[in-house]
Amino acid sequence: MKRPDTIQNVTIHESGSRVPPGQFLTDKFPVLTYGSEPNVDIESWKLRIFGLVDKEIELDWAQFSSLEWETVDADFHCVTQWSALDQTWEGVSLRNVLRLVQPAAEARFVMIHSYGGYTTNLPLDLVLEEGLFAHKHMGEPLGKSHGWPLRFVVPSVYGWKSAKWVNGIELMAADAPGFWELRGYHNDGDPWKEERFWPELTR
Ligand SMILES: Nc1nc2c(c(=O)[nH]1)N[C@H]1C(S)=C(S)[C@@H](COP(=O)(O)O)O[C@H]1N2
Ligand SMILES: [Mo]
Repeated sequence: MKRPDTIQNVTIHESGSRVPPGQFLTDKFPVLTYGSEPNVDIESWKLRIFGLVDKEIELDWAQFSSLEWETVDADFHCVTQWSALDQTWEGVSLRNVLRLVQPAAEARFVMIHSYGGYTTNLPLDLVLEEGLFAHKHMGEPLGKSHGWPLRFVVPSVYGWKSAKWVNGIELMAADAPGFWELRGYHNDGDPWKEERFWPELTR
């Protein structure tokens, strides 16, 4: 596995702050999971790439982990108001995974799918830029509660879009809400704009 230098993906606001409005800092990395944790068996683990691609593929752990790995440093902001700065993640970028397929020209959004049924939607442009499928956090394999063996990380949006226990990438022409986006969380989730909940809930 090639390990290029660590990529910095830290947003510093024009105000100079690294902590978005309404957030407080924690030194810990709390577990935030809705419902029960899925038990994932790495022997049968699969990452399925489907939807608007020339042909669907499924990667097993050996295939996935033979792709080029990257190390990313980033801040993490949960909509429940904790922020954890300087998190280091190691894994494979979504950009690299998608090199294995040919996305259709109409593909504009992705739905990330997880074991247990969790989903979250994101613009394709955004995840091509910064989406990372991480297996390690702070130099260690992910703990089970943090998404072992593989979680998604998208630092510039609230943490609910960093799906744990991922098992699928669906390419879509039209946007569609994921698990929390259907249940009152904002579609986009930019912490600097405090896009926490549906606009009609905060008005
Ligand atoms: N599959 C799944 N992924 C998930 C969640 C979840 O409930 N299920 N919670 C999200 C939320 S709200 C946050 S803030 C982060 C928290 O990651 P952590 O539990 O590793 O701190 O995971 C996100 N990914
Ligand atoms: Mo969260």
